[in-house]
Amino acid sequence: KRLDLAIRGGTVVTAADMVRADVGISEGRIVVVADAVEGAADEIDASGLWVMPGGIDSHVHIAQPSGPDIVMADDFTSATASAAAGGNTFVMPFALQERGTSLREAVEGYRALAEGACHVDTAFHLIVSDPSPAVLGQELPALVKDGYTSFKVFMTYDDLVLNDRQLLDVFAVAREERALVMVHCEGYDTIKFMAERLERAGKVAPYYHAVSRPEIVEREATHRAISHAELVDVPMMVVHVSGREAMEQIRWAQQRGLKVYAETCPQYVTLTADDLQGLNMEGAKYVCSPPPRDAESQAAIWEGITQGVFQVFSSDHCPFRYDSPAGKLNPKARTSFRWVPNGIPGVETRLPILFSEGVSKGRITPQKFVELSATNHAKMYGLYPRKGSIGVGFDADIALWDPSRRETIRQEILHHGADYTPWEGFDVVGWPVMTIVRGRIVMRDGAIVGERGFGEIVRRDHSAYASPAAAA
Ligand code: DUC
Ligand code: ZN
Ligand code: ZN
Ligand code: ZN
Repeated sequence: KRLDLAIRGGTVVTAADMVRADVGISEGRIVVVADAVEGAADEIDASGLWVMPGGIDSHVHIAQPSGPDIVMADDFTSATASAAAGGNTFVMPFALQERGTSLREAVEGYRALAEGACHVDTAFHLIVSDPSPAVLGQELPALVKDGYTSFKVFMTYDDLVLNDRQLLDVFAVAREERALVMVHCEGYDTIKFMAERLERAGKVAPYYHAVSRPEIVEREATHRAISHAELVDVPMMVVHVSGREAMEQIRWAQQRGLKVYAETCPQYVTLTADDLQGLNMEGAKYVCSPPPRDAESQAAIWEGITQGVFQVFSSDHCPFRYDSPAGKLNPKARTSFRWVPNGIPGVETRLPILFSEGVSKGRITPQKFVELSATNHAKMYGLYPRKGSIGVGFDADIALWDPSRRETIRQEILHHGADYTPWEGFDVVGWPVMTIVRGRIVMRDGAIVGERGFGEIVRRDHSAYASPAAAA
């Protein structure tokens, strides 16, 4: 049978191997990986390029309500265009349950926004903010059966925080339904205590966001979440780990045989709390939670990446405009760091930063890059073996990388809806030059060439990593 597309002359990189090979694609799937593939309707010359699984970013926020009069800078079209330009073929945003509302209705609302709007494939995690008896007893179990096999819970934020009993109740449902629970580990009371003390002292600039959420706040919550997960015997993913303190709790748990998984992000290996110290309100551009730490923390995170403490490297893309009353510079933000919306844009820059700081600087192998950027995301969240690798039978979700191309990250070359990037002027070596989703070219040389709406909402399986220890 005639192939639709052949990618010829490149170096195929997977989580396991790095070999010179051609890739043949038919009806959106990879049907042959061989020395030489011929006779395709279309051909791409990949000589000098690395042929890698398209990035899967399992942690992005799109069109999520973030407080009164605050608007996220991306809709599903701009966020997924930005993702494609950054070498991604799949993103996983969140469907946020607002308190007093049904989780099912939240999911339907987000699906309606994403339907027909995306350039890459998507699947939603859930955020549980109101674990009512109906949510715990009916909605969550039904949604997991419908393919929403992971959900996030928060240990802080007025509108999202769950108390310990609620965390335990949600964990118990995750165990029962074989879902993977993702936890935002920062303590509500510890942050409140710190923030109020700083405000009383008149310390209200964006920088004090970082001071109000020191590593001990994250470490305590990480330990508490791990303990709850152990009590319930449920696997857990600690998202956005920022430094050594939380990482050591996770390593301790892993060494005791607990199924505690961890995610980290570009901000924790490239930014520091000092970046929040800008003139006037400039520091607001770097306000995210947990905040970036210091150089020693960055070294600790690299250690955790190479030693396997972290399974996934995500962006936590959570974009707000800087120069906007609906974003970082909303009127209340000038009165206190507490009102600066938490989050930074990063879906487009995640992979160039990991490639450059990781592979080009010799900290990780190309195979490890693939594992951290795609394969493990697919495995963790029930997309494997359909997504996340290059092999016969996988969807043809592929990114072509020029491993030696030098680029400087600048707002003007990005495709997101934000009006700035925290990495303005950051130099990288290695750049994605083409993104292919299910055999279709969606990005070529920085231009979005795919059709809006080609991206599909994918139904996920159970995560192979979500089985309780007692059942293993
Ligand atoms: N947690 C996230 O995961 N993203 C943005 C803000 C936050 O607290
Ligand atoms: Zn099931
Ligand atoms: Zn979070
Ligand atoms: Zn997030």
